[in-house]
Amino acid sequence: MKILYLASKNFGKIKEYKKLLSNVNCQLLLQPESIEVEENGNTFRENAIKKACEVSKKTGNYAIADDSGICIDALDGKPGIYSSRYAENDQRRIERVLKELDGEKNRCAFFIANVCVCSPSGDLILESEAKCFGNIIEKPRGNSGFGYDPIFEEVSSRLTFAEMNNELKDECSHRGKALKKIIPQLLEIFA
Ligand code: ITT
Repeated sequence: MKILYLASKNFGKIKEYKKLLSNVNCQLLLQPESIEVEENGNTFRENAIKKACEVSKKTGNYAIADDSGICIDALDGKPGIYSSRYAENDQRRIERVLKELDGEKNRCAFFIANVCVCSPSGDLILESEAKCFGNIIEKPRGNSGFGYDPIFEEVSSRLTFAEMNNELKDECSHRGKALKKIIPQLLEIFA
């Protein structure tokens, strides 16, 4: 069975990938602790490529990564690529966003994920991007998930990501939709 490294140190993401890739016939391994990838790209795509390619080159195996984040209209798209660095932890990041949106009527936002897969030689072989639209609510709701999930209300269900079960989040989330587009190719590579 071929190995696929998951180039991420975010446990919320890792949990989602384990489920999203459960039909792919690969041995899914976590990125070795010793590998540190500096996310200094200017776009989600640049950072996703960097994470997947560095891990594949250093391990000599296939690697998958995403760079993702939340873009808020009233904050001119922030936190965007800085979503994981917007404050020191999830709770502080949520507090910062809610403070910056205090009194703001336009609560529109979207999550975006750029997913990249690199070959064992470090070449980019697959990429996919998807968005999920919603609104930033005023008070967090729900206990599931990670990151900004408790303040992001998905537009059609009116549920926050943190109120959804895993199946529903995977169906409508940026990460779930981006991955779904490349599942046929992944099934072929890892047949
Ligand atoms: P890795 O690079 O190790 O994968 P990271 O957390 O640094 O972990 P990113 O640079 O892609 O990953 O940052 C994404 C941030 O955007 C993440 O830390 C969350 O704050 C937020 N985010 C992305 N997807 C999310 C989701 O599905 N639910 C909630 N927040 C999410």
